[in-house]
Amino acid sequence: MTQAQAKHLKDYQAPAYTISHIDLNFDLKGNETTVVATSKVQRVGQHTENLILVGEQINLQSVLINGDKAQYQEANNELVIQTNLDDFELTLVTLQDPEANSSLEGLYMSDGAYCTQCEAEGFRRITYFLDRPDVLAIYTVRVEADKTAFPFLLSNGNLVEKGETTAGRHYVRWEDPFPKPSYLFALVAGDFDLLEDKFVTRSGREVKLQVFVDKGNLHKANHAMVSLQKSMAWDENRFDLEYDLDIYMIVAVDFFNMGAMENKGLNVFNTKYVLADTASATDEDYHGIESVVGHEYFHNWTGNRVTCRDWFQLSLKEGLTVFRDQEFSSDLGSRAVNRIQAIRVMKNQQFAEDAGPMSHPIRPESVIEMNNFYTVTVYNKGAEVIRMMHTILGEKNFQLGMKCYFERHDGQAVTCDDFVNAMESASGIDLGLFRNWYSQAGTPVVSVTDSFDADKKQYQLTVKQSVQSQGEKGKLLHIPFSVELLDAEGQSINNQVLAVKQTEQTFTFDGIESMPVPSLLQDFSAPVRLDYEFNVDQLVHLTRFATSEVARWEASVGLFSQAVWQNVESLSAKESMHLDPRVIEAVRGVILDENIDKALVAEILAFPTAAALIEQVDTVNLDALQAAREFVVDELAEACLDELVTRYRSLITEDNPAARAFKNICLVLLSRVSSEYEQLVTEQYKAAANMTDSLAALKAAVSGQLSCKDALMQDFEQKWLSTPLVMDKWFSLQASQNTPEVLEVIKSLTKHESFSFNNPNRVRSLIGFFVAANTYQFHEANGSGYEYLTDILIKLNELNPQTAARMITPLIQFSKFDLERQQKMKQCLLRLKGLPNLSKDLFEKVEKALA
Ligand code: B3K
Ligand code: ZN
Repeated sequence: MTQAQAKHLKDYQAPAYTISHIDLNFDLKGNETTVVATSKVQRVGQHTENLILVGEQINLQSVLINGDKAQYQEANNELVIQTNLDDFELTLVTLQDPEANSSLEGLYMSDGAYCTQCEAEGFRRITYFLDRPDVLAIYTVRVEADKTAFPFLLSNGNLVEKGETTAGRHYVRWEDPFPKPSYLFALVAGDFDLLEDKFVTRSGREVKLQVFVDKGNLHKANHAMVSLQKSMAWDENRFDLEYDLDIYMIVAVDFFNMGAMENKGLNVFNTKYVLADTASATDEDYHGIESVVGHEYFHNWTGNRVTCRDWFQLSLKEGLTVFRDQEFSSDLGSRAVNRIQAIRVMKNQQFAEDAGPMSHPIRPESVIEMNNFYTVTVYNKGAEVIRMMHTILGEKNFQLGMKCYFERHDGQAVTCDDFVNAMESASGIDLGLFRNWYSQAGTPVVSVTDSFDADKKQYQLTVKQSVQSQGEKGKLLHIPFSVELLDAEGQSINNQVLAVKQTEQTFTFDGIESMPVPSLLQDFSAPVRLDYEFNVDQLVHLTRFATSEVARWEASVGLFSQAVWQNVESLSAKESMHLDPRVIEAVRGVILDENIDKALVAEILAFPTAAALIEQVDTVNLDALQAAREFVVDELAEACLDELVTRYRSLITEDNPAARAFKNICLVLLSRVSSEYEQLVTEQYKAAANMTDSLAALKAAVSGQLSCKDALMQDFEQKWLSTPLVMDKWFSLQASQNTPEVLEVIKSLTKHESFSFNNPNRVRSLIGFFVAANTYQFHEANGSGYEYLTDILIKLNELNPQTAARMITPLIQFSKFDLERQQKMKQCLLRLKGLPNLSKDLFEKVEKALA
């Protein structure tokens, strides 16, 4: 397979030619769509190499150099052009069929609208080009289409001309004054409802803001607009960064492979991250929209103004921009709850990725299909690496570092090293050892032991670090290790960030009167696994007294997890299960405490999922885990029944997201315990004034398999049949059922009128949800879940390889399961490997998993 060649970071070479300007002319006409691309090409330096452009699935019509027919060869996804000229104009004409493009990369149709997705390497499906991020060009774009069907013709930058042509067609010309890499190019043509507003920047420039949504959805665009305005203001206040164009557009499309895309001045969004009203979107959806709108907006500086030299540097823009969107959400909402959610992604998903065959450093060194590297490692661990620098430098120095980064690199394509260098120069703080975080794969383990000397009034912590990747010992790292010490009364007696920089280090705390309780790695100050033997009393103490709310949540997770694992042991020793009353008291205390943020209580009562628990161990007996986990949750819910009912009733009258979250987790817990509470569920469903409450009632009915379940699910389906994003919630609920019939239910739902294999949102909500979140049923011992996923992947391999490759994750992360299950998963991978037309996307993951 010539296609499946890996590229290596160490082989990076600057381009032999560059393109300073490109003029694109799109004549949008269904399967006779043509694109004329006229590029100003310059040879870089003195050499005689050919110009090599890349392209995929290109139907090339003609090649001209300075208006004359050119000498060229077209083979293996390359267009090779022989020329002696140092500076010339190259004109390529290609023919496209956007409707036939189901991969949703390059130029495609989304429900009647033309739309593009170019990151990472989609531009090469539009024309042959130097499709690499270190070639920055000025774009001018002319778009022509039928005026009635496509009244809006959009591209990057400023609209400079428009007019009518022949036979009901019209055209628009756009100019983007900022040089950009091809991955930031975008075009949209369609008929939309338009919400318009403005933002006045702090220097007094007025920016026109536009949100385009499918017809009939105008009333659902407001939250996205407000989120955009908040993002623009926040970036000025916190990062001193102002918007640069006179217009900012967001277009919501139905068919989209991921969340959204930061194309310069023209963001394209998945409808999921734009459309919201309280009837159809949950509080969680509102939060998601605010954070994704922010994320894409923040890319305007971190990604667009300063971009990546090559794709191995992806974390330069993604890690940094995730850090920025996390800070945005934390400044606007609850810092603790945002942090808890980020920690969950790290521990449940990123640690799993690092323990599996796709493990890579935040700056990968070798890649077959770039789309496979938009990962929790590059994004979320990348953000943790930025966060550690922020912790080490402090906000003031960090912002000086940002300033230095932009002063040095505005308008350039640079590397992760350039970013760290700027942080180092501006702060004067040595980040030499710290740089290893960029090249080290795997999750480091920090092991801690402690001792107390009453005579010396001394407490000591001994901290050891180690990291392994592919069985090999890894590099030494600079780990900011946050510690708080609590005395017996729960008073905080010490709170600091230790700089762990050696394999083993001992830290001494003087003037300590009695053995303290340590809160370690507070707020997840580094993306590492903490190894310290907490006992139940210490964890109870921390849930009550740790200064940090995040640390209190962590301690509650520790208590719950220990209880589960002890019962797993009991089961294997054929002993009966049991729950320590101290754990019950701690949970009861949390439920009753009127002073804790209700959103935090909801996080605590959401108890670690099976998938989260699996991440804590090397091997798992899934059946025992299920029995033990469900036992512990049931015991807790039963023991706290009265408290849950009381809080539930008092929370009903409160109308805010935190109260709803607490109330709804109470309902889910109650519905597990007894059908006695079924009435609360039906009452809440009927009375619900918003999607958060009605969905929570439905969830309680489904997870408790209550007798009202079918009727409520039917009612919901009828009500929302024509609202795809809400049907996605219904599909996920169907797929979440922990019953043996669930697989048959899912199979029949793929024929549901609202379902389509062509739409990634539908596929993810039904099948993606099943494989990623219904742990017990997906991993059913007979292997039926694995076989089903494999059938689906075979179908998606042709239809949409990117979506296929994202969904394969639970099938390649098999190492923790028993040998029978592992065997069955590998059989499925072999079936995929045997496909004659396996996409690069799946090939890379299947190969690594089977290696
Ligand atoms: N940069 C895009 C992701 C592109 C993914 C390409 N497979 C969205 C984001 O991170 O903002
Ligand atoms: Zn991003």
